[in-house]
Amino acid sequence: MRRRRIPRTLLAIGALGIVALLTVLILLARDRPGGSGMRTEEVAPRAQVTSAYGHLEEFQALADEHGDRAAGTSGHEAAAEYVEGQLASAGYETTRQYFTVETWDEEIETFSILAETKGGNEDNVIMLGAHLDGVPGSPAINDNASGAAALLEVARRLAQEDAGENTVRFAWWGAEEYRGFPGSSHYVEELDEDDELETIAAYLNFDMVASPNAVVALYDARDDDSRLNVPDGSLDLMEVFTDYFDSRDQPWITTSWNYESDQVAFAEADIPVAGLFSGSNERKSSREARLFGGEGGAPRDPNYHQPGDDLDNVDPDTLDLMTDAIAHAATRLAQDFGTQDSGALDGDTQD
Ligand code: DTR
Ligand code: ZN
Ligand code: ZN
Repeated sequence: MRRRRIPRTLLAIGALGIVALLTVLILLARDRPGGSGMRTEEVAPRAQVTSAYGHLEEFQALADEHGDRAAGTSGHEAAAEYVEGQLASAGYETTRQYFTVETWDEEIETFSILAETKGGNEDNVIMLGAHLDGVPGSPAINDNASGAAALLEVARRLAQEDAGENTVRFAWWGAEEYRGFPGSSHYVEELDEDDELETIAAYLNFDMVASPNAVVALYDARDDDSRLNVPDGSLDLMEVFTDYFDSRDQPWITTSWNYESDQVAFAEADIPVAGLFSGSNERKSSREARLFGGEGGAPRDPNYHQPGDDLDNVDPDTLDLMTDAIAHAATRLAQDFGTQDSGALDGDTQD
Protein backbone atom coordinates (compact mmCIF):
# COMPACT_ATOMS: atom_id res chain seq x y z
CA MET A 1 0.00 0.00 0.00
CA ARG A 2 1.24 3.46 -0.81
CA ARG A 3 1.29 5.88 2.12
CA ARG A 4 0.55 9.48 1.40
CA ARG A 5 3.19 11.84 2.78
CA ILE A 6 2.03 14.73 4.90
CA PRO A 7 3.95 17.91 4.04
CA ARG A 8 6.50 18.93 6.72
CA THR A 9 5.05 22.42 7.17
CA LEU A 10 1.64 20.91 7.95
CA LEU A 11 3.24 18.59 10.51
CA ALA A 12 5.03 21.55 12.13
CA ILE A 13 1.81 23.60 12.30
CA GLY A 14 -0.01 20.59 13.83
CA ALA A 15 2.72 20.12 16.46
CA LEU A 16 2.67 23.84 17.32
CA GLY A 17 -1.11 23.70 17.66
CA ILE A 18 -0.90 20.77 20.08
CA VAL A 19 1.77 22.53 22.19
CA ALA A 20 -0.35 25.71 22.30
CA LEU A 21 -3.45 23.74 23.30
CA LEU A 22 -1.56 21.91 26.05
CA THR A 23 -0.16 25.20 27.38
CA VAL A 24 -3.63 26.72 27.56
CA LEU A 25 -4.97 23.61 29.32
CA ILE A 26 -2.11 23.63 31.85
CA LEU A 27 -2.62 27.35 32.58
CA LEU A 28 -6.35 26.83 33.06
CA ALA A 29 -5.74 23.88 35.41
CA ARG A 30 -3.21 25.93 37.41
CA ASP A 31 -5.79 28.63 37.98
CA ARG A 32 -8.54 26.33 39.09
CA PRO A 33 -7.28 23.29 40.97
CA GLY A 34 -10.33 22.13 42.83
CA GLY A 35 -12.26 25.04 41.30
CA SER A 36 -13.43 28.14 43.20
CA GLY A 37 -10.51 30.39 42.27
CA MET A 38 -8.05 28.29 44.27
CA ARG A 39 -4.42 28.51 43.20
CA THR A 40 -1.90 25.95 44.43
CA GLU A 41 1.40 27.62 45.21
CA GLU A 42 4.81 26.26 44.29
CA VAL A 43 6.72 27.47 47.30
CA ALA A 44 10.39 27.05 48.09
CA PRO A 45 10.82 25.66 51.62
CA ARG A 46 12.77 27.89 54.02
CA ALA A 47 14.66 27.29 57.26
CA GLN A 48 12.07 26.30 59.81
CA VAL A 49 11.22 28.49 62.78
CA THR A 50 10.00 26.33 65.65
CA SER A 51 8.07 28.57 68.03
CA ALA A 52 5.10 30.89 67.78
CA TYR A 53 7.23 33.69 69.25
CA GLY A 54 9.87 33.07 66.57
CA HIS A 55 7.16 33.62 63.92
CA LEU A 56 6.11 36.82 65.69
CA GLU A 57 9.69 38.11 65.43
CA GLU A 58 9.59 37.42 61.69
CA PHE A 59 6.24 39.22 61.32
CA GLN A 60 7.68 42.20 63.22
CA ALA A 61 10.75 42.29 60.93
CA LEU A 62 8.46 42.25 57.86
CA ALA A 63 6.31 45.02 59.34
CA ASP A 64 9.49 47.09 59.93
CA GLU A 65 10.32 46.63 56.27
CA HIS A 66 6.85 47.21 54.78
CA GLY A 67 5.10 49.39 57.37
CA ASP A 68 2.10 47.15 57.95
CA ARG A 69 0.30 43.98 56.81
CA ALA A 70 -2.98 45.41 55.55
CA ALA A 71 -4.88 43.35 52.96
CA GLY A 72 -3.65 43.91 49.41
CA THR A 73 -0.31 45.50 50.44
CA SER A 74 3.31 44.37 49.96
CA GLY A 75 3.45 43.75 53.74
CA HIS A 76 0.60 41.25 53.51
CA GLU A 77 2.20 39.59 50.48
CA ALA A 78 5.56 39.30 52.30
CA ALA A 79 3.93 37.83 55.41
CA ALA A 80 1.96 35.40 53.23
CA GLU A 81 5.15 34.24 51.53
CA TYR A 82 6.68 33.73 54.96
CA VAL A 83 3.70 31.58 56.06
CA GLU A 84 3.80 29.61 52.81
CA GLY A 85 7.56 29.05 53.10
CA GLN A 86 7.21 27.75 56.66
CA LEU A 87 4.35 25.47 55.65
CA ALA A 88 6.35 24.16 52.69
CA SER A 89 9.27 23.23 54.97
CA ALA A 90 6.84 21.40 57.23
CA GLY A 91 5.67 19.38 54.20
CA TYR A 92 2.38 21.14 53.39
CA GLU A 93 1.04 22.11 50.01
CA THR A 94 -0.53 25.57 50.17
CA THR A 95 -3.32 27.18 48.17
CA ARG A 96 -4.36 30.79 47.81
CA GLN A 97 -8.02 31.65 47.51
CA TYR A 98 -8.32 35.04 45.84
CA PHE A 99 -11.21 37.44 46.40
CA THR A 100 -11.99 41.12 46.05
CA VAL A 101 -12.74 43.52 48.89
CA GLU A 102 -14.92 46.43 47.92
CA THR A 103 -14.57 49.56 50.00
CA TRP A 104 -16.36 52.87 49.35
CA ASP A 105 -13.47 54.12 47.21
CA GLU A 106 -11.48 51.14 45.97
CA GLU A 107 -11.37 47.43 45.12
CA ILE A 108 -8.64 45.41 46.77
CA GLU A 109 -7.56 42.06 45.34
CA THR A 110 -6.31 39.83 48.11
CA PHE A 111 -6.31 36.21 49.22
CA SER A 112 -6.47 33.71 52.07
CA ILE A 113 -3.96 30.88 52.47
CA LEU A 114 -5.14 27.31 52.98
CA ALA A 115 -3.24 24.15 53.89
CA GLU A 116 -4.29 20.79 55.28
CA THR A 117 -3.01 17.57 56.77
CA LYS A 118 -2.80 14.58 54.46
CA GLY A 119 -4.37 11.17 54.95
CA GLY A 120 -7.42 12.11 57.04
CA ASN A 121 -11.11 11.91 56.15
CA GLU A 122 -11.69 14.78 53.73
CA ASP A 123 -15.44 14.66 54.32
CA ASN A 124 -15.00 15.49 57.99
CA VAL A 125 -12.70 18.46 58.23
CA ILE A 126 -11.65 20.27 61.41
CA MET A 127 -10.88 23.81 60.39
CA LEU A 128 -8.68 26.29 62.28
CA GLY A 129 -8.28 29.90 61.21
CA ALA A 130 -6.60 33.20 62.08
CA HIS A 131 -6.52 36.43 60.12
CA LEU A 132 -3.13 37.37 58.72
CA ASP A 133 -4.01 40.91 57.70
CA GLY A 134 -3.71 43.83 60.10
CA VAL A 135 -5.06 47.37 60.20
CA PRO A 136 -3.17 49.91 58.08
CA GLY A 137 -0.37 51.80 59.85
CA SER A 138 0.31 49.19 62.53
CA PRO A 139 2.66 46.19 62.76
CA ALA A 140 -0.49 44.43 64.06
CA ILE A 141 1.44 41.97 66.19
CA ASN A 142 -1.14 41.11 68.84
CA ASP A 143 -3.97 41.69 66.30
CA ASN A 144 -3.37 39.32 64.67
CA ALA A 145 0.18 38.16 63.99
CA SER A 146 -0.32 36.36 67.33
CA GLY A 147 -3.13 34.12 66.03
CA ALA A 148 -1.35 33.63 62.69
CA ALA A 149 1.89 32.66 64.45
CA ALA A 150 0.19 30.28 66.90
CA LEU A 151 -1.57 28.58 64.00
CA LEU A 152 1.65 28.23 62.03
CA GLU A 153 3.37 26.60 64.97
CA VAL A 154 0.42 24.24 65.48
CA ALA A 155 0.52 23.27 61.77
CA ARG A 156 4.23 22.53 62.11
CA ARG A 157 3.66 20.33 65.19
CA LEU A 158 0.77 18.49 63.57
CA ALA A 159 2.86 17.65 60.51
CA GLN A 160 5.15 15.67 62.82
CA GLU A 161 2.33 13.54 64.22
CA ASP A 162 0.49 10.65 62.59
CA ALA A 163 -2.47 11.91 60.62
CA GLY A 164 -5.64 11.72 62.70
CA GLU A 165 -8.94 10.27 61.54
CA ASN A 166 -10.13 13.68 60.31
CA THR A 167 -8.46 16.17 58.00
CA VAL A 168 -7.23 19.32 59.76
CA ARG A 169 -7.38 22.39 57.50
CA PHE A 170 -5.69 25.68 58.36
CA ALA A 171 -6.68 29.09 57.04
CA TRP A 172 -4.83 32.39 57.25
CA TRP A 173 -7.64 34.77 56.30
CA GLY A 174 -6.82 37.63 53.97
CA ALA A 175 -9.04 40.49 55.11
CA GLU A 176 -10.67 40.25 58.52
CA GLU A 177 -10.18 43.93 59.17
CA TYR A 178 -12.73 44.90 56.50
CA ARG A 179 -16.48 44.95 57.01
CA GLY A 180 -18.10 41.54 56.70
CA PHE A 181 -14.81 39.61 57.11
CA PRO A 182 -14.59 39.09 53.33
CA GLY A 183 -11.90 36.35 53.45
CA SER A 184 -13.77 33.88 55.64
CA SER A 185 -17.18 34.90 54.23
CA HIS A 186 -15.98 34.29 50.69
CA TYR A 187 -14.60 30.90 51.70
CA VAL A 188 -17.91 29.84 53.28
CA GLU A 189 -19.89 31.11 50.25
CA GLU A 190 -17.71 29.08 47.90
CA LEU A 191 -18.14 25.99 50.06
CA ASP A 192 -21.88 26.50 49.93
CA GLU A 193 -21.89 26.91 46.14
CA ASP A 194 -19.86 23.71 45.79
CA ASP A 195 -22.23 21.85 48.19
CA GLU A 196 -19.33 21.22 50.54
CA LEU A 197 -20.53 22.95 53.69
CA GLU A 198 -21.32 19.64 55.35
CA THR A 199 -17.70 18.50 55.01
CA ILE A 200 -16.69 21.05 57.68
CA ALA A 201 -17.25 19.48 61.09
CA ALA A 202 -15.92 22.39 63.16
CA TYR A 203 -14.31 25.81 62.90
CA LEU A 204 -11.94 27.22 65.54
CA ASN A 205 -10.95 30.91 65.43
CA PHE A 206 -7.88 32.63 66.87
CA ASP A 207 -7.92 36.41 66.83
CA MET A 208 -5.69 38.18 69.44
CA VAL A 209 -4.09 35.51 71.61
CA ALA A 210 -1.07 37.26 73.18
CA SER A 211 -2.42 40.49 74.71
CA PRO A 212 0.03 42.31 77.02
CA ASN A 213 -2.47 42.52 79.93
CA ALA A 214 -4.02 39.20 79.03
CA VAL A 215 -7.04 37.21 80.06
CA VAL A 216 -7.60 33.65 78.85
CA ALA A 217 -11.05 33.74 77.29
CA LEU A 218 -13.12 31.22 75.34
CA TYR A 219 -16.00 31.98 73.00
CA ASP A 220 -19.01 31.22 75.19
CA ALA A 221 -21.12 28.54 73.52
CA ARG A 222 -23.61 28.67 76.41
CA ASP A 223 -24.72 32.10 75.22
CA ASP A 224 -28.46 31.73 74.76
CA ASP A 225 -29.51 35.35 74.45
CA SER A 226 -27.56 35.95 71.30
CA ARG A 227 -29.14 37.01 67.99
CA LEU A 228 -27.78 33.94 66.27
CA ASN A 229 -28.40 30.35 67.40
CA VAL A 230 -25.26 28.75 68.77
CA PRO A 231 -24.60 25.88 66.33
CA ASP A 232 -24.99 22.40 67.86
CA GLY A 233 -21.62 20.95 68.75
CA SER A 234 -20.10 24.30 69.76
CA LEU A 235 -20.33 23.40 73.46
CA ASP A 236 -18.37 20.21 72.82
CA LEU A 237 -15.66 22.21 71.10
CA MET A 238 -15.57 24.65 74.01
CA GLU A 239 -15.22 21.70 76.41
CA VAL A 240 -12.07 20.51 74.61
CA PHE A 241 -10.47 23.83 75.63
CA THR A 242 -11.93 24.04 79.14
CA ASP A 243 -10.78 20.45 79.86
CA TYR A 244 -7.32 21.36 78.68
CA PHE A 245 -7.09 24.54 80.78
CA ASP A 246 -8.57 22.77 83.82
CA SER A 247 -5.99 19.98 83.47
CA ARG A 248 -3.26 22.65 83.67
CA ASP A 249 -5.00 24.48 86.56
CA GLN A 250 -5.22 27.43 84.23
CA PRO A 251 -8.12 29.80 85.02
CA TRP A 252 -10.29 30.90 82.11
CA ILE A 253 -13.24 33.18 81.47
CA THR A 254 -15.59 33.59 78.54
CA THR A 255 -16.24 36.18 75.87
CA SER A 256 -19.13 36.55 73.46
CA TRP A 257 -19.08 33.57 71.07
CA ASN A 258 -20.21 35.50 67.99
CA TYR A 259 -18.19 38.67 68.46
CA GLU A 260 -17.06 40.21 65.18
CA SER A 261 -14.39 37.96 63.70
CA ASP A 262 -13.96 35.15 61.19
CA GLN A 263 -16.08 32.57 63.04
CA VAL A 264 -19.25 34.52 62.21
CA ALA A 265 -19.64 33.23 58.63
CA PHE A 266 -19.20 29.64 59.83
CA ALA A 267 -21.69 30.09 62.68
CA GLU A 268 -24.21 31.59 60.24
CA ALA A 269 -23.80 28.43 58.15
CA ASP A 270 -24.57 26.42 61.32
CA ILE A 271 -21.07 24.97 61.60
CA PRO A 272 -19.98 24.43 65.24
CA VAL A 273 -17.49 27.13 66.28
CA ALA A 274 -15.13 27.86 69.14
CA GLY A 275 -12.21 30.19 69.73
CA LEU A 276 -9.70 31.76 72.08
CA PHE A 277 -9.11 35.42 72.88
CA SER A 278 -6.79 37.27 75.28
CA GLY A 279 -8.38 40.73 75.16
CA SER A 280 -8.44 43.98 73.19
CA ASN A 281 -8.99 47.54 74.43
CA GLU A 282 -11.62 46.68 77.10
CA ARG A 283 -10.44 47.14 80.68
CA LYS A 284 -9.31 44.21 82.77
CA SER A 285 -11.51 43.82 85.86
CA SER A 286 -10.05 43.38 89.32
CA ARG A 287 -11.39 39.83 89.37
CA GLU A 288 -9.53 39.16 86.11
CA ALA A 289 -6.37 40.67 87.58
CA ARG A 290 -6.69 38.23 90.52
CA LEU A 291 -7.19 35.30 88.12
CA PHE A 292 -4.57 36.14 85.51
CA GLY A 293 -2.25 38.69 87.09
CA GLY A 294 -1.54 41.95 85.26
CA GLU A 295 -3.19 45.30 85.93
CA GLY A 296 -6.85 45.63 86.92
CA GLY A 297 -8.57 48.74 85.53
CA ALA A 298 -6.12 48.97 82.61
CA PRO A 299 -6.88 47.90 79.01
CA ARG A 300 -6.11 44.29 78.17
CA ASP A 301 -4.40 45.64 75.05
CA PRO A 302 -3.67 49.39 75.21
CA ASN A 303 -2.34 49.37 71.62
CA TYR A 304 -5.35 47.78 69.94
CA HIS A 305 -5.35 48.96 66.27
CA GLN A 306 -2.54 51.41 67.07
CA PRO A 307 0.99 51.82 65.67
CA GLY A 308 2.24 50.59 69.08
CA ASP A 309 0.90 47.06 68.46
CA ASP A 310 4.44 45.74 68.07
CA LEU A 311 6.55 42.94 69.52
CA ASP A 312 6.67 44.74 72.89
CA ASN A 313 2.87 44.64 72.96
CA VAL A 314 2.57 40.90 73.59
CA ASP A 315 2.79 38.54 76.52
CA PRO A 316 4.96 35.61 75.32
CA ASP A 317 3.69 33.28 78.11
CA THR A 318 0.08 33.78 77.01
CA LEU A 319 1.13 33.12 73.41
CA ASP A 320 2.77 29.82 74.48
CA LEU A 321 -0.24 28.78 76.54
CA MET A 322 -2.68 29.55 73.72
CA THR A 323 -0.46 27.74 71.18
CA ASP A 324 -0.36 24.62 73.38
CA ALA A 325 -4.14 24.76 73.84
CA ILE A 326 -4.72 25.06 70.08
CA ALA A 327 -2.33 22.19 69.36
CA HIS A 328 -4.12 20.05 71.94
CA ALA A 329 -7.54 20.84 70.47
CA ALA A 330 -6.36 20.18 66.91
CA THR A 331 -4.90 16.79 67.82
CA ARG A 332 -7.95 15.74 69.84
CA LEU A 333 -10.48 16.86 67.26
CA ALA A 334 -8.47 15.24 64.48
CA GLN A 335 -8.90 11.94 66.32
CA ASP A 336 -12.63 12.18 66.88
CA PHE A 337 -15.23 14.84 66.23
CA GLY A 338 -18.27 15.33 64.11
CA THR A 339 -18.97 11.84 62.88
CA GLN A 340 -21.52 11.05 65.59
CA ASP A 341 -24.18 13.06 67.39
CA SER A 342 -22.66 15.47 69.82
CA GLY A 343 -24.30 15.88 73.20
CA ALA A 344 -24.39 18.97 75.39
CA LEU A 345 -21.82 19.60 78.07
CA ASP A 346 -22.82 18.98 81.63
CA GLY A 347 -19.60 19.73 83.48
CA ASP A 348 -18.88 22.84 85.53
CA THR A 349 -18.17 26.02 83.67
CA GLN A 350 -16.84 29.26 85.05
CA ASP A 351 -17.82 32.92 84.65
N1 DTR B 1 -12.55 42.04 65.93
C1 DTR B 1 -11.21 41.76 66.23
C2 DTR B 1 -10.74 41.89 67.64
C3 DTR B 1 -11.64 41.48 68.74
C4 DTR B 1 -12.10 42.30 69.70
N2 DTR B 1 -12.86 41.56 70.58
C5 DTR B 1 -12.89 40.29 70.20
C6 DTR B 1 -13.49 39.17 70.78
C7 DTR B 1 -13.33 37.94 70.16
C8 DTR B 1 -12.57 37.83 68.98
C9 DTR B 1 -11.97 38.93 68.41
C10 DTR B 1 -12.11 40.16 69.02
C11 DTR B 1 -10.28 42.57 65.31
O1 DTR B 1 -10.15 43.80 65.42
O2 DTR B 1 -9.67 41.93 64.47
ZN1 ZN C 1 -8.40 44.22 64.41
ZN1 ZN D 1 -8.26 40.73 64.77
